[in-house]
Amino acid sequence: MHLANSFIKGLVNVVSNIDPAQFKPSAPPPPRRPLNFAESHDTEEDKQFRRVFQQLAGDDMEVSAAELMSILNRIICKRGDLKTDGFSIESCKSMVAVMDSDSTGKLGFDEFKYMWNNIKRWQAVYIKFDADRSGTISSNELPKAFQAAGFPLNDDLFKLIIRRYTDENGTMNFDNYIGCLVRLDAMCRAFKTLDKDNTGTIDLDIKEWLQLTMYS
Ligand SMILES: [Ca+2]
Ligand SMILES: [Ca+2]
Ligand SMILES: [Ca+2]
Repeated sequence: MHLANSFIKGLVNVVSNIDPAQFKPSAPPPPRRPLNFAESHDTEEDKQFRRVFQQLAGDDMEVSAAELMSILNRIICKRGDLKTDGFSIESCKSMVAVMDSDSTGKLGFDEFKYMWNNIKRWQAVYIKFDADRSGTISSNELPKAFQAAGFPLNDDLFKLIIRRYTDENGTMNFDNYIGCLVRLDAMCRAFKTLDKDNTGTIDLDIKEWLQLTMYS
């Protein structure tokens, strides 16, 4: 795993140099396609990312919840400015579930790349909006951080997120922050997909509702 370790160090450096002001919501992951198909169109950066992915994903070429947990925990243990008690398997299972567009139970290349790029951006936002440099996002830092991450929610939703994703002092650490944003982003995209006529409302029966909420 030496190769993967040195790539991770490279990624950590890339992550540290991101300017949150550059944030633009990216397109959702494209439909799944065979890995080799895209290679001729890859930029040098894409090629490097593909090699990292192959190292992390292993022989099945898909990232499982356990693999995701090990990747994320290896990266954050090197960062003193991101307080966390580590990504749990439950939180990684949830991230895999909401990102698993093609229902394979794991993250393929495009699914993983989309999530990874978001995590890099959201990490830079976290550092920037941790105003008191505590390594955590407090409930008064949270609305600005989430706005900068691309989610200008109303006060009721911010209160709900604080209730669900912070500790008893109203403090959000890095793993809860990423878990929350991955889910928020995925749920917003799911809504847009279901809102085919773009009216801002969706119509679900009980089966569709359960499909959406129980695999998340
Ligand atoms: Ca795997
Ligand atoms: Ca998948
Ligand atoms: Ca703080």
